[in-house]
Amino acid sequence: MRLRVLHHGSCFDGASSAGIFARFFRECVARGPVDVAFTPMDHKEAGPAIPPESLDGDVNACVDFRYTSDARLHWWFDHHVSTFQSAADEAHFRADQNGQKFYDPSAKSCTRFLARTVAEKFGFDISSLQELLHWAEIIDGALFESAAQAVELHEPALRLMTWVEANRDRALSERFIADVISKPLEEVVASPYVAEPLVGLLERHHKNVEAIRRLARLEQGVVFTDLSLEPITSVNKFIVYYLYPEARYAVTVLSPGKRMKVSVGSNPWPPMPRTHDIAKLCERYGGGGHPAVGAISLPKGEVVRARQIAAELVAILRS
Ligand SMILES: [Mn+2]
Repeated sequence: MRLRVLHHGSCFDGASSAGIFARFFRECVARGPVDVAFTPMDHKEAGPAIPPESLDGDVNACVDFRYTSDARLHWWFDHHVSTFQSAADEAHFRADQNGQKFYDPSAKSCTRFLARTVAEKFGFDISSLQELLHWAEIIDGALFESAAQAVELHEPALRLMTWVEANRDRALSERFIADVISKPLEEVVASPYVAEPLVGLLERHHKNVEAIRRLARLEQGVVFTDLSLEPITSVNKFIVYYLYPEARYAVTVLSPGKRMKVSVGSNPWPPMPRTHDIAKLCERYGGGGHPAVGAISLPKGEVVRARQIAAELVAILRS
């Protein structure tokens, strides 16, 4: 039987959730051999979050990603505040009776939420997954002990986070998913398919720190960084707070590959607590996220619009 697992792509929590779900399904649900196929999902600016044709397994699951009312979605676990694309989708989820769809917007990581839920409800043994659950919670919940820990990236889990956020190779993504649920993270980070590209990624990361040092501007507690003209496709979101510990919020314009992105974050180690709900702010512009961090996607080339949205957000966050 064929299991399709859709998961948040290029994301440590998404990959860990996918791996744990597949292992749970094999150990606690399936009655015979399972052929698992994974599909990384990306937040898009338009159209259905889950294209109907992606639900092509005998059993389909979606983890750490948006809900769909499509009847072919059999299992679902998420914690994103903006998970429902419409009120009808949310009503559909609330009315669900099959007991295989779970949502907790207060969960720090989908990984631990999923693992604990299936442990409690279906007897899945999570004793060998403690290191992974611990780090997924820190990474997805931004519970780093300091901006230095999140930017200097000494711990294996943080190096894996850096690798997975940059990786676009589907085969390697699947290998990573299999490895993180079965090996100590120190062993995964030492594997050549991770260790070799990581050298370049860390070098690029250090260049990003320098670019942000050069371009970021802090005013009234908000750091604005326009990286749209830089050859930067992804950036560690804690660099701004490492450089500007006194910042409360950060708004960044980025031009990653096929889209424009405005990302909005709040300092996890703030001088003054966060007072804005960033998911709600991003939703005004068609984006989404969590109360503490969110993003808006725009079609490629919409630099002017992206900068305008960023300027509006900066003004709101300064007040
Ligand atoms: Mn997540």
